[in-house]
Amino acid sequence: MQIKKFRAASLKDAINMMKEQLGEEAVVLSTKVYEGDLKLGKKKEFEITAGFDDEPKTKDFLIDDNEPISFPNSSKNFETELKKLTNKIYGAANQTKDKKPEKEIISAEKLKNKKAFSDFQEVIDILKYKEVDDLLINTIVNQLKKYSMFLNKENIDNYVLSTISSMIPTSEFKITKGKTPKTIALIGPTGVGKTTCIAKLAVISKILHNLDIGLISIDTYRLGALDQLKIFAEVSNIDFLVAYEPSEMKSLMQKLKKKDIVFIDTVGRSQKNTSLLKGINDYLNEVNIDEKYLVMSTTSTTKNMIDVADKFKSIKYDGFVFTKIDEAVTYGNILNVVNKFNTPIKYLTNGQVIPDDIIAADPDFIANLIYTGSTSS
Ligand SMILES: Nc1nc2c(ncn2[C@@H]2O[C@H](COP(=O)(O)OP(=O)(O)O)[C@@H](O)[C@H]2O)c(=O)[nH]1
Ligand SMILES: [Mg+2]
Repeated sequence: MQIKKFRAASLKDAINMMKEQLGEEAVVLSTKVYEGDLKLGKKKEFEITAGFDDEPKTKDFLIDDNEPISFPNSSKNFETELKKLTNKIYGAANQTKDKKPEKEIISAEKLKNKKAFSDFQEVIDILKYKEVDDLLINTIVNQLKKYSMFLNKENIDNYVLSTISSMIPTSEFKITKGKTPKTIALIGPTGVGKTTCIAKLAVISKILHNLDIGLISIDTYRLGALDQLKIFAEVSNIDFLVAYEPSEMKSLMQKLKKKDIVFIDTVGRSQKNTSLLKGINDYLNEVNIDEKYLVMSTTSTTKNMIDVADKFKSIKYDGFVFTKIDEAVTYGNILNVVNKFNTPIKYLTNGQVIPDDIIAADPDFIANLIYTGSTSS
């Protein structure tokens, strides 16, 4: 790593100078403020010490060049996240408020001579306990090793969280009042919480966002399940229709054409029965569906979830909903599954209460859930 200093009238200018000369890859290693002296005509100046790789990636910094880093749908970029974090820890935040401006947070010289952090065993043990896939643990540790010069016992957890967070693809639920309703269908195995999730989303959309909601159930196999949503719709004063045949779908949608959102509930199907899965497709293919979410319970094993996510691919889904985080013990399965399938997480659910127990997917929250097991935001 090479070191270079930049001085400017503001911290922002100094950082811009660094980026211009050294590129986006450069990181702030330390900052210093030189108080000016007006009598001597000296203005206040900010100095940053920047670190950058002299070659694209040196052996010291990149342990495994061949490690694939692709989290295609992730809204976050690993390098940017860790750089941001490094700047936060070592860099300039709050510098101007510093009462003793001449004090350096960490000197570049010190950092240069510092021994690279190498004790990743504890992180590996935690991730293993959380049932994160061995290959992914390797990926995470290899990413961290690139930053070994910056790591210590105190900040390692933050780096792990940022790394995991950068691996979690999420996608926002956006509703704009349009000419036609937005249609959202939930699919997935029996008992994972599809109907409950629809009830939560319907109430939130209606009460909080003042949207006009319609429900269609193609849950014709289990009468109980049908009643459940019907009673809920009656109580909540939401239009509820049932499709008994695929051919009915178009006319039901026509009846709900003035709605802002139409949620479509499907019967739970075992992913092992491909003809039943085709049955759902027969209904859904009759109308335009904007988004399909695959619902899976986090109490399930990684193997089960991967099998479900794989088999349900025949009904092309656009997002995941992970349910029952209040009942699960570890959450490594979430990371394992999203990393295998190129699909963003939409929601997590954390209980049976309608509409409270639902959380919009957020990479930092999910990273924390996976690494620490904390279900509070
Ligand atoms: N603990 C817990 N239970 C849930 C959650 N979501 C749904 N359930 C319960 O799981 C059961 C099955 O839910 P349901 O919505 O009928 O599943 P579906 O068959 O996929 O439609 C019901 O008893 C729900 O109350 C959750 O996030 N946490
Ligand atoms: Mg149901």
